[in-house]
Amino acid sequence: MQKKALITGITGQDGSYLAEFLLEKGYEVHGIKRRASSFNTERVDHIYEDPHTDNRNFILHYGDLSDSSNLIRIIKDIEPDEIYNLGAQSHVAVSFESPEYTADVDAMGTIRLLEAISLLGLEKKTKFYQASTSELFGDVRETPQTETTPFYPRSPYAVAKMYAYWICVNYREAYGIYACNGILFNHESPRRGETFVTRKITRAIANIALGLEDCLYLGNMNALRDWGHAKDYVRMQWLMLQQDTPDDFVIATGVQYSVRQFVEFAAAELGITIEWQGSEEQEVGIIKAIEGNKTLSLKVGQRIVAVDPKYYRPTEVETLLGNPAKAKEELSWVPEITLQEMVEEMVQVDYDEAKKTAILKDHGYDINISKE
Ligand code: NDP
Ligand code: GDR
Repeated sequence: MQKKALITGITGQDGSYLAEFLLEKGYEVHGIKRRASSFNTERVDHIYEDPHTDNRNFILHYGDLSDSSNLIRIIKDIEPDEIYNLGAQSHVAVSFESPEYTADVDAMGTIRLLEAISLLGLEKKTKFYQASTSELFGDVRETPQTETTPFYPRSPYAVAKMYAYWICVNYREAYGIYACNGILFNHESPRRGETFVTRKITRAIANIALGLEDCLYLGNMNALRDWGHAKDYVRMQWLMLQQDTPDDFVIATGVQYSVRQFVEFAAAELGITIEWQGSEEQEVGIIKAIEGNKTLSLKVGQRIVAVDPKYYRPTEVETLLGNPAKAKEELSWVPEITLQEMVEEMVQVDYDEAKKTAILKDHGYDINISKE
């Protein structure tokens, strides 16, 4: 029997990679997309199947995690074997500006799905994956963090995800639902949203190299993160639902770098060496050396990075470092893509995109580059 999966957040970074992965495994993949005033399926357009064809394996449904009746209807119609709850207001900084909405979608959205499974009597059929996060560790109590490290969330996003974590554990214990938390550390890719720090960096460095932007403005460059590749991490999401018993796992690389180092790595991909001057709010990144021919008109001594305190968060998560030993031991999972490979891929994709923009600009088109 062909398995059916339902993915919330299918239009996001992870949703798109997971959909590809499950299609390759032969699944019928259903996804929930939000109604928007313009097309919002860019990340899955390459696997989109015309609704007029028969025997489709990729099917999108309009819906929203804030709408119980919609979720119940979709789950009733599909009766999925697996639900991957990846949908969320996933930006930590934005959660300070929209705390109630974040709680509604990230916390309540999770219980709405679990209740739907329960109300429809699918406890024994439908397995549930919850996109939990290293943000739960927040103000870290021990390093590296494991499945037993105490939580100390530091944002409305993390607090909402903490509710989701525990309600998932509770429904597993109370109703025997096969429900798992993947406590995933930061994972990135060329499909990462443009306002998360890694993509913001690779995109800006590519634009700066081609003269499309002058300066990359960042917040806390001392923040340390354990960055992996989204492709490696969605494989793990599936693996967690293929076991005999449900459990929770930390997924990480076990290596951490600072935001400042990530800038250096990205710049180095285009032959730029950066020297740092000043400190805290006055810190700037100056070009120390340039190699190769990937930059247009940059000059040694030019300032291309600066701190803008508006990107500081009311409460910051300074350091995160995961220990994925349990995933390695019990699920034989190890990340396959290194940080250097990932940075190379991200910079290359953004550089190619910047080249197209530069050509249009050269031909007189009025180009506006979205920034945040
Ligand atoms: P993205 O922000 O790229 O994608 C989020 C998805 O959720 C998008 O498809 C978005 O739709 C959808 N969504 C947002 N609000 C709603 C809503 N009200 N109802 C239905 N869908 C909604 O996130 P990622 O792919 O990076 O992350 C996937 C999940 O994993 C998230 O839950 C995130 O919190 C969690 N996570 C991510 C980590 C990471 O490093 N990437 C690490 C740990 C956890 P739209 O496209 O319309 O905006
Ligand atoms: P994070 O990712 O908050 O860890 O959440 P993000 O890339 O937004 O920030 C990482 C660190 O970089 C610092 N930072 C900046 N961040 C952004 N976005 N923009 C800046 O200009 C900037 N300057 C410095 C931040 O302060 C932070 O310390 C991500 C999301 O995917 C969550 O959904 C997920 O749960 C966690 O990762 C694990």
